[in-house]
Amino acid sequence: MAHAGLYWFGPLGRIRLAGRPNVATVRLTAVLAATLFAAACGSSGPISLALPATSTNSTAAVTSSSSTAPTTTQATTSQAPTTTAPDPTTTTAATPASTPAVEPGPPSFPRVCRPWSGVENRPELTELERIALHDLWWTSGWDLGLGWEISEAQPYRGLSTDFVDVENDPDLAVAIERRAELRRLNPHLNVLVSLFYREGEYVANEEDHRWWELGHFPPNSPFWIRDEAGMPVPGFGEDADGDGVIEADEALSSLVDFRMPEVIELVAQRAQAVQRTGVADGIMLDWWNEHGLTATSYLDWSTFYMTAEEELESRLALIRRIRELVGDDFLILVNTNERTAPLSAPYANGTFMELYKPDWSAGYTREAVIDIEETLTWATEAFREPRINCLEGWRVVTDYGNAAAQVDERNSEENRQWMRLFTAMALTHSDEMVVFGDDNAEPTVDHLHNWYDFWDADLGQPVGPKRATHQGVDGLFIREFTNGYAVYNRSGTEQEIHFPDQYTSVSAGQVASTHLVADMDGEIFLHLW
Ligand SMILES: [Ca+2]
Repeated sequence: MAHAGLYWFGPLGRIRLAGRPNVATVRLTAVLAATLFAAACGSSGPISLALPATSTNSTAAVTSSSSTAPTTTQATTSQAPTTTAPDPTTTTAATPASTPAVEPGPPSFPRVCRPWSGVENRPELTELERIALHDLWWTSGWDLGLGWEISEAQPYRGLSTDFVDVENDPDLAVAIERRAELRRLNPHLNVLVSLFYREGEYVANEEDHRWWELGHFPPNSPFWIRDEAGMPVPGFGEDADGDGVIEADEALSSLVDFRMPEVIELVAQRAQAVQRTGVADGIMLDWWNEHGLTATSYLDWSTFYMTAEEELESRLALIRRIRELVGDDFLILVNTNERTAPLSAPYANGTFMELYKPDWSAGYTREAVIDIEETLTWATEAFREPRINCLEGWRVVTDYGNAAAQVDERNSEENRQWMRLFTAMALTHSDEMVVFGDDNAEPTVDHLHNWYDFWDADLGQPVGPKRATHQGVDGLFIREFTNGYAVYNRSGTEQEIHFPDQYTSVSAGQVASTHLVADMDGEIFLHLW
């Protein structure tokens, strides 16, 4: 079954939330002051670095953490970084001072998420090994070995509330085996199953299909939204012929009326079915918009079939009912794109920030990037724990529709810079995950990506606060980790960063105490232990 991701977003204006939590800029804390000393000297010049007045100019005995994190003092005497590693939860204060020596310890940063589709540039790995590179993965179920139970008597997957495995085994042997292997490969990996609620595959002429090839619901089901002519409304599509336009025959799903209490209860029952399998840690819900309309034809966005209030109330009814059925310990991820979702946040564990951009041939504007930071800052505090936010940037596409060129295009200098920017943004602004993949406009399945060596950097756990600007330089963010620093620069100019010690820049592989970070770029610096 083709993977069933639907993701996206439409040409509705971004609506900002007035009630966003106050996210005052964090002043440079002593955490950084103790180690990095920089002073902005004008918008065009490099950051000149000076030690604080109370320090000597020697860099020999700088500690990497500070008085603000009393447990973290860590001499520079080149000890193994793990011995005095600070408690990584200090910035959230929500996880109770974790009992000593929990299983394998938390996964190192950066952490990478996998929305449905996978890594294309590591053919030497098995598919399960490629999945296990990530710390969060969601799937329609099939790749995990799960299929909705259907029969000739009840052939509609959307009406099914139970699973079999891909070999039709109700004991789920294949799925259990795959999950065990994934746990062995990466004990930190969380696996979610995505559920349809806004749409489903519509099959009109059932006589042309075998019983296992039918749609999500029967073609005459009252659950389908219909237009004035009584026809189902395209909910999603992909430009299969690569002509740059999504046409009617390229629609892959039709809208479902999720205002209906029967639909809400059915989807909630299906969430509980996912939980019952024992092989998934949660569910994923797409198109989670609290601020705009989504019940419209994907082809033209011209007519809307619900009011904003109906969409919002229905989504809240759905997520509340799911949470009621699955309890507190099951993960719920919602796709809010670049928007907040304050009313849903108490019920969900995070957002898939699928970052729409209007032009596949270009990157994001600086204004868009700043808005994304705002939402990410909100998301990394707002959702319930454990938090599983996934920030997804899209690459610049130059050879539209050429699937054979995708791996190379993702590795272009321009795209690697965007990848570093989003990775560094996630590292400096959140405690969660990032991924960087294709623009959805590409005719191929969405969310395919490369695995970048940059993501193999072992930064350890965060020590410094999130969203800390450096020495008042607007748009320059630096965060300390147990094994180094993440630097994110969108200040408008290249910045020269002086470290008190030798650090390796992960992307350039240079060992030095002074490094340049370009504007609209990010870098990871690892301490030489
Ligand atoms: Ca087309």
